[in-house]
Amino acid sequence: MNKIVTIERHIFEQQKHYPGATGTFTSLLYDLALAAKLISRETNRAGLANLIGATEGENVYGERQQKLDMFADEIIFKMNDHTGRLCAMASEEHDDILSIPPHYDTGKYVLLYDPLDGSSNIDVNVSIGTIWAIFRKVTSGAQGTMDDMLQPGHQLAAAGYIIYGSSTMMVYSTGHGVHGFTLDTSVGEFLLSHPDIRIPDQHKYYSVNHSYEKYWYSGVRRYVKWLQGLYGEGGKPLGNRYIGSLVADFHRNLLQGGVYLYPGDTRDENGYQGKLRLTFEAQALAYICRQAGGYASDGVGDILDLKPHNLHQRVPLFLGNRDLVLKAEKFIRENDKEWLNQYIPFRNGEAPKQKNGKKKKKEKATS
Ligand code: AHM
Ligand code: MG
Repeated sequence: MNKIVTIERHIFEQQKHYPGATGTFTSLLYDLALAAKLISRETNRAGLANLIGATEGENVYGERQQKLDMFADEIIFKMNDHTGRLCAMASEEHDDILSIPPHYDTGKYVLLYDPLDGSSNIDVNVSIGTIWAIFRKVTSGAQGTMDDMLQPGHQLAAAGYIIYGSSTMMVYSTGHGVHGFTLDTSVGEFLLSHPDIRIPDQHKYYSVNHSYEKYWYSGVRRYVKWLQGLYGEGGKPLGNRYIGSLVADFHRNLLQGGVYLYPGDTRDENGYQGKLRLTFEAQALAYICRQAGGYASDGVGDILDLKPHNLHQRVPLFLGNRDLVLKAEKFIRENDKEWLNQYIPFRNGEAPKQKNGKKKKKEKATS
């Protein structure tokens, strides 16, 4: 019989990489695994429990919140607010930092999370995910501050995601490889099923929402044609797979090789930033991707080098095999001067500007 490794055992064994570790970090990862089990349970029975569907509220992006989003958001907060391991949290669903209630102790880590990503897929039974990231506190004082939240991704202490699909998996890294666990629902344990995940050299897939092609800048358009074998050296086309659920799209490409992209485009006045959030989505997945031998870029350089300017900052994202992502950067460098001229100042910390001082027309497409 093969060795059975529960996530608890694995996390505990990983502690040997950190001499002097007190176990706080280990316990924090346990808490996240437990939150994952609870969210998984609700996700699986959502249809029966009448939990699916939108609530009345709007989240900070003005999107309709789904009930399961709110459940996941609350569970993660409540699992972690009283343990004395965190000094603050931040969730994609809230404008501001979530403070630790004053009657509880605080600790030396901050947790950022997207409780249920891809929530537009909930009602149609498509895989969704939770994304989380942990930084060490860098400021003094008991409560965590914005400076603790807004750190470059290469300073992450750990990151991971949970995918609620045909099975529930938790994939995480603490900087020593990427490890995947599948939830065995009969015993309620995450068991090590994918030790030391490496993104395969042979790429299989590219993932992008093709319906936005009319909004892409020309470098991105040419890059996608190149992925299809229609431009440049005309290689074998990669398969196109796009679920519209970042965790699921990333997870597939991580295991099978490929690239995910959500570029900046011309859709709104700040279209050059893309849709996805640097802090809640891109940093964690970039970290995992790097740990698995891949690379993540905003089209200019390494996502992990970017220091966020604000909590809900969006970022263009190219994520997957290193050679594929470097090729995207090359296409953009050579073709997308217009986009770069808008994006680089923002990347360097300047406030976003509206083109020509006006709100840009929604339907503008590039040629
Ligand atoms: P969300 O955080 O509101 O759930 O949105 C993020 C999701 C990602 O999971 C997915 O990759 C992307 O939005 C899909 O966007 P689009 O429908 O524009 O392709
Ligand atoms: Mg999200």
